[in-house]
Amino acid sequence: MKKIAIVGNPNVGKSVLFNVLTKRYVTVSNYPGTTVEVSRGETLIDNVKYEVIDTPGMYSLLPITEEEAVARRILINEKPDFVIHVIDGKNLERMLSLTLQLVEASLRVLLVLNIMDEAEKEGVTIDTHLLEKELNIPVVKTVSTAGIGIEDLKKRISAHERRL
Ligand SMILES: Nc1nc2c(ncn2[C@@H]2O[C@H](COP(=O)(O)OP(=O)(O)OP(=O)(O)O)[C@@H](O)[C@H]2O)c(=O)[nH]1
Ligand SMILES: [Mg+2]
Repeated sequence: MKKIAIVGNPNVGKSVLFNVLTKRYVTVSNYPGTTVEVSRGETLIDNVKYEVIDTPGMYSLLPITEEEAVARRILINEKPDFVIHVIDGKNLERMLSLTLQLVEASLRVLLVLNIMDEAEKEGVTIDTHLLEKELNIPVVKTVSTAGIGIEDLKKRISAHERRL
């Protein structure tokens, strides 16, 4: 089965997005040899079945915490077909360095700007087309808690898939 890994800093909405994408067949288990819990589920996007992995929060690909080490090992060992990097739209600049690290590691990255409801309330505006051009990866705005942007994200994943 194809795999999608959801990664990003702690508290950006990775697990909310995971739950929106995977309504069935969810399992939670400790990553082998650790006490870190990893959730796995399945989703169907444009008739392609994917395993979705909710990884622990990470700030960098160079791990300091056990959680970060697990997230890194998932990316290296499980070779996901897609990596969804979830960012808090209020803290775009601080979080983009991880996006660049993921891209440089030759992972197939989609950038999700989540919590856009709060970002917009704070007056944050983000030009996603410009970001897409600069980063050369798909960029999608979401409000995961309200299901906003999820269809768009799925469309971008299947469009990416067809280009492989
Ligand atoms: N307003 C708003 N809140 C959100 C959104 N997405 C997630 N949240 C909230 O953000 C908090 C963190 O969400 P989680 O999904 O647990 O974050 P996480 O990235 O899995 O965090 P870790 O597992 O600790 O790394 C929760 O209280 C969510 O309800 C969003 O789009 N808008
Ligand atoms: Mg989580």
